[in-house]
Amino acid sequence: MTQLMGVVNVTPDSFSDGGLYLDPEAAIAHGRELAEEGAEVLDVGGESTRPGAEAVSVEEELRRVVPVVEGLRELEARVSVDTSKAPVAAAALDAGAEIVNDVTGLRGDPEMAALCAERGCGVVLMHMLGTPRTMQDNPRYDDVVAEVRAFLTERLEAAVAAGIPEEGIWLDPGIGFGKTLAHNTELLRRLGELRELGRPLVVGTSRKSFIGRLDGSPASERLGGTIASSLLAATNGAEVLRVHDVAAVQQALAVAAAILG
Ligand code: HH2
Repeated sequence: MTQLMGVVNVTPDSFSDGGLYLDPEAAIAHGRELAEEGAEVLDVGGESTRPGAEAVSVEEELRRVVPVVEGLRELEARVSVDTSKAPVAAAALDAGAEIVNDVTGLRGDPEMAALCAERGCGVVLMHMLGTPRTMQDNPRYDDVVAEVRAFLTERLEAAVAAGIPEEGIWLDPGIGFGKTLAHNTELLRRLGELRELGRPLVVGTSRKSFIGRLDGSPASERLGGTIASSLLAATNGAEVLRVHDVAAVQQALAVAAAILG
């Protein structure tokens, strides 16, 4: 069964929902709603990673994330923290998070791998070319799938070598992180090649700009493209879909499962 990871952005500047849930009460209410709609994981983030986003201080990220993780901890859904800063991950784990979703694949903070090993938490390792400030400046690959696969192989080995339990590691090709439309669609088409790494795949296409590149739609009008790409990612082997619109994607998955039998 495909699991849904519902996005809870506690930021003023996320690309599709920035500012909507900056107040902790609003973010907690939103997380509860996503859990009721069927999210098995709630991904709480306090720093936008959209192209060109400004970095956020540890103090500010802690202020945004910790109360929201605390407010969601008693739900059945597991909480992940979307951060690349070890002090933020540590505080979120103390507050009840069980998974660290690090878009830098544990490269952003030298303390992160040891922290995750010590806590024995789940970890999402994601591929990104460059940094959020630079990643969309003309990204190039000879073979995007082979290069993402090599990167994820190396990060998986590094994480295990650092003492992180392999059974808690999920891998993510990082849709939109240093990729053109053609790179994103090729990764989604050839996702099966990443399944060979033997770990569950997380895929996040939700509302991303490659959808808008196809039809000119703004982030607020990309639900159709989110559903199409999420269903195809699930068909091609994604086990976890990171989405903002949990109810709609859950319904699409149920219909697809009923038809496919
Ligand atoms: N995408 C975003 C953020 N975190 N984490 C994983 N593992 N995979 C993703 O594809 C992914 C992610 C970007 O989406 P969003 O959180 O909505 O935007 P922003 O970074 O602007 O807050």
